Amino acid sequence: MTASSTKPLLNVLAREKTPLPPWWLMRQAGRYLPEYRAVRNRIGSFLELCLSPVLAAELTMQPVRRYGMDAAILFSDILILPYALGQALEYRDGTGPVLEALAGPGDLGRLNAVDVLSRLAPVLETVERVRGMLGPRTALIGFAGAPWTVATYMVEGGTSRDFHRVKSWAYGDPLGFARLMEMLTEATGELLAAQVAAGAEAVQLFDSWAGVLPETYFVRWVIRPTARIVAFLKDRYPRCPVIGFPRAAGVLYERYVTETGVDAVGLDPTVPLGFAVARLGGRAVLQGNLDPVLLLVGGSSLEAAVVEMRHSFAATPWIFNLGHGVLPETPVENVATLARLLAAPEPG
Ligand code: 1CP
Repeated sequence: MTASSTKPLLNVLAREKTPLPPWWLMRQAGRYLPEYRAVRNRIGSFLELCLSPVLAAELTMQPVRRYGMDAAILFSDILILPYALGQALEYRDGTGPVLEALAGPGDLGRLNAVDVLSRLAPVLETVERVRGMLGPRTALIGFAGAPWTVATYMVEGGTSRDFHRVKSWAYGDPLGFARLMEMLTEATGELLAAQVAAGAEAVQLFDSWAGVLPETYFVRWVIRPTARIVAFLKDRYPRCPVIGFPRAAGVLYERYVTETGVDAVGLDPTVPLGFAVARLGGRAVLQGNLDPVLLLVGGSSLEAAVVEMRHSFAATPWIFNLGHGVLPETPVENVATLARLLAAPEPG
C-alpha cells in the first residue's frame, strides 16, 4: 500500500513514518461533548440523528473542530445494520439499545437483506457530506460492527452479561446460526464498500464482543467472517485500509492479525505494549490502547501513560487511540490535554 498523502493517518496505515503519532478516539463524538448534548436534547431520538445527514455530518465534525484529531469517524451506529435489515430497534436512555430479539433460524424470515443499501442511503449521504467538510490533513473513517458482535445484539435483544442466548444458538445449531452470519457478512461488506464509494478513506470493523468466544468459535465466528469481509473490500478497493478491533481477544489477537488480512489492529487496554510490538506490529499497524478511564482521570496518570505509549510504540507504525470508547463523564479539558501531549515533538 502506498499512501504518501497529506493525511498522516493514511500514511501510517501505509506503514510510513510520520513525525508525530496520528490520533483519533473511538466514540469521539458523543455525550462528553456539550455541543453533542445540545443537539441530542433537541432531537429526541438517537436513531433519527443517525438517519439525518445534515445533523450526523455536524456531529461527526464536532470533535475534529474542537481538538483537531487526524481522523473523523462517521457518526452512525453498528446497530443501524439490523435496523436496515428490518429488525425493530429502539435506544432507551439508561438501558441502551433494545431490539426485537431473534430466537432462532425461524425468525430469519423477519429480516430482508434486499434493499439494505437503499435504506441506509442517509448514512451514505452523511459520508459524502463529511468528505466535503474535512480539511486536507484529516481522514474520514467509515465503520460497521463485525458480524459476531452485531449478532450478539440481534439475538440477545440488547447488551448482554453472559451471552447465553447467542452462544446457545451458535454452539447448538451452527448451520442455522451460519445463515444469520452469512447474511450479516454479506451486508457488512456491502455497507463498508458503499461507505468507501461515498468517500470513506479507511474503515474499521468493531468486534466489541470478540473476546467472549473460545478459540474454536473465535475462528469460526470472528476470524472467518472478518477475513471474508476484508477480501471482499480488497477486491473492490485494494488501496482502502481496513482496521479490525477484536476487543478483549487476548492471545487470540495473534491469530486474528495473521488470518484476517486486516491492515491495522485496534488494541484494547489490556493488551501489553511489548506483546503488541513484538507479536503483532510486524503484521499490522497498531492502534490503541489507552484505558478510557485514564483519559477520564487526567493529570499525571494520563501524562505518564501517554509518555509510556509513545516510547513503547516509537519504532512501529502506530495510531494513538483509546482501548475502547470515550466515557461520557470524561472532562473536555482532559481531551485538550491529550491533544497537547500528542503534539509535543518529544514523547517526554
Ligand atoms: O446519545 C446517546 O444516547 C447515544 C449514545 C451512542 C452514540 C453517540 C450510541 C448508542 N452509539 C453512538 C455512536 C457510535 N457508536 C459511533 C459513532 C462515532 C464515534 O465513535 O464517535 C460508533 C463508532 C459506535 C459503535 C458502537 N455502537 C459499538 C462498537 C464500539 C464499542 O463501544 O464497543 C457498539 C457496541 C455500539 C452499540 C451501542 N450503541 C449505543 C449504545 C449505548 C450501544 C451499546 C453499548 C453496549 O452494549 O455496552
